[in-house]
Amino acid sequence: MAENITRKILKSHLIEGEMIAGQEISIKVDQTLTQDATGTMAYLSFEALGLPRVKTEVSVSYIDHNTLQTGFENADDHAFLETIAQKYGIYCSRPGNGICHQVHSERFAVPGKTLLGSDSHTPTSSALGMIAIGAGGMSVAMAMAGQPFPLIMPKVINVKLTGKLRAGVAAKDIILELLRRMTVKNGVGKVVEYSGSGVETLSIPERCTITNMGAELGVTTSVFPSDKLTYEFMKSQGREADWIELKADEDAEYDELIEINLDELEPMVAKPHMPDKVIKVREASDVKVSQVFIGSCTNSSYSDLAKAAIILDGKIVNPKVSLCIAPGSRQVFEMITRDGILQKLISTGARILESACGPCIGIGQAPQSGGVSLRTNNRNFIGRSGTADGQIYLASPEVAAASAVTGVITDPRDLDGINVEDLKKVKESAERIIDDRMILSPIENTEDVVVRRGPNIKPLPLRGAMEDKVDGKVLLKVGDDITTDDIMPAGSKILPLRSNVPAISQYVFYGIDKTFPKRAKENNGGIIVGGVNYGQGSSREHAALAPMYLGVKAILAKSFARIHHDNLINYGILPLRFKDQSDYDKISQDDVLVIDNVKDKIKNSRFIILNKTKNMKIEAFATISDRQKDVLLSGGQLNYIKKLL
Ligand code: MIC
Ligand code: SF4
Repeated sequence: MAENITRKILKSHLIEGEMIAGQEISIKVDQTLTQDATGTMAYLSFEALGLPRVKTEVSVSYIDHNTLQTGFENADDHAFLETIAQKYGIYCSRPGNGICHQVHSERFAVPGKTLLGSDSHTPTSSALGMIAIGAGGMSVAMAMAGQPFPLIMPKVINVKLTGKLRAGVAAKDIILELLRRMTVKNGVGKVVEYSGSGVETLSIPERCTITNMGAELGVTTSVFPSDKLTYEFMKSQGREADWIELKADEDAEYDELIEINLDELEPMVAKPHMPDKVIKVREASDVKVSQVFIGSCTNSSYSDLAKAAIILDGKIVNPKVSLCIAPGSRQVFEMITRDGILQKLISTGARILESACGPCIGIGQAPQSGGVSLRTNNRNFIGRSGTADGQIYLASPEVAAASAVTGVITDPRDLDGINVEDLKKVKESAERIIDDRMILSPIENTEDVVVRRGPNIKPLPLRGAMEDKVDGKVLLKVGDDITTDDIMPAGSKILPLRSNVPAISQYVFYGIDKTFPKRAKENNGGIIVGGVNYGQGSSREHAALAPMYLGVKAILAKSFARIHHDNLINYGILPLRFKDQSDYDKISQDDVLVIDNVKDKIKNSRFIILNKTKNMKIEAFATISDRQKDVLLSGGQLNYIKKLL
């Protein structure tokens, strides 16, 4: 049978199950990735398994999120991560070395392999022809222990690219166009696989921008073929020995087809507060901006910054705009320094930040009250920037640079004094500066390694086995597309508490209802009611772990995002779905819900919920595999796997 790339890689890694869309399969994981904000919990989970060393081919721990260090907390986490990496045979990319996805694509991604990462943008590395998937920290811990990764066999959407981007139009515009068409709701259970003559016109960093923001579609991952350009990129990284060619067979079958003609695309922008609220830049040309940020794991490559420099060269930033730039990796930072690009950016008035996530996740550079911030990152959820009423727009580095000059959202083709065709001359540098000394390599003899645990590292809380009666108040009723940023916000104040669940749980639903933690405690926990796509966005398991700590027993929603659904099960929270979605309207906040004989109901995946307050019954179901039933009955993944091991 003629196979697509997705099926080829899954087939070569298949451990269990049949590759039929919608059914659970499990695959061998070759590589894992964590970052510091999810890594501490992932390594505490791994440690609890009592194994001497990771069982993967390559596991990398990146320190790139919590680098502001306004107190001891981040530094404690860093010391913990660096030492625990040594203890268990894990590479550790130290703070300053760059953003996990940028560095992984440069230094570790290998075509044909699988990668599981505790960050939702892990699929970035799929630009090199691998299957890279985001998951919660607990799932990554299981993969490090050599356990197969369970997932729902996805449908494969073929996105066929034809033509060639015109000058001033960017890879970012391809993924924004796809978000416009597919929205953030329609990717669950699917993989996007790119094909067509347009693919060979896109460099690896451009492909990375596209696979990175596939996370916003909600898809499991996004895959590009591994071709001549992949070879050249890997060669420039001194890693050509790891290259293999990987392409779909002729006549390979797909479940859906979407065609995008690159010749027809225009610069696009996503409006506040969702990445799918996409319009043409020229339709937003009256929007005044007060801040521009070029960076994040989506758009911080050498060519991104080189293109921004062409637009900014010789100009000064608009007096009403603050421009910040963060190169994605130390390699990129060194190369833009060597090639004079940094000097152009500095002389334009840009504020240069370290190679880290920074403003993307509200760590510094929060915009002014009500201010418009135009950013090259991937998410513009409400409040994520650190300013509750900040208005975040998302666009390419070219649009960002042009707007920094004019002070309004600007199509680079409309900017006076530049020849937009010059942008086409920018190539990814083939002369990479390769220096891995900021990546600590695994060591053989680990017995003497002492793991450093400062006071910010608190033990991992766990739930006991599932009880047979689940009851409680509806603590909160929320609408559609609730993000993990809504459930467990990030930002410079809350993120340092990621290793301290009792402390971070005081911020659950902070932007929606500040009384939530107090009410949860007073009511001895309870239930949350949600709409469609509950838990979209980040992989942060704290959006399950912290509610679990507060006693949340079940989420009753219209549908769930993939990673969050798995995280809820990993921490023993029931993910229930309305059988009849109109029943959502029949429940109010504070209603008391009761589910009896829970254990039997989990086994059947069918639930009758009594709304005691309204004296009515609601039918619900759970989309859970037999394995997930056992995990829930055990009270979570760690309890379950300990029994197995
Ligand atoms: C994000 O972009 O939201 C994050 C911060 O990288 C998260 C992970 C986390 O919350 O630590 C993600 O995307 O998974
Ligand atoms: Fe970091 Fe932002 Fe990328 Fe998340 S999306 S990994 S916070 S740069």
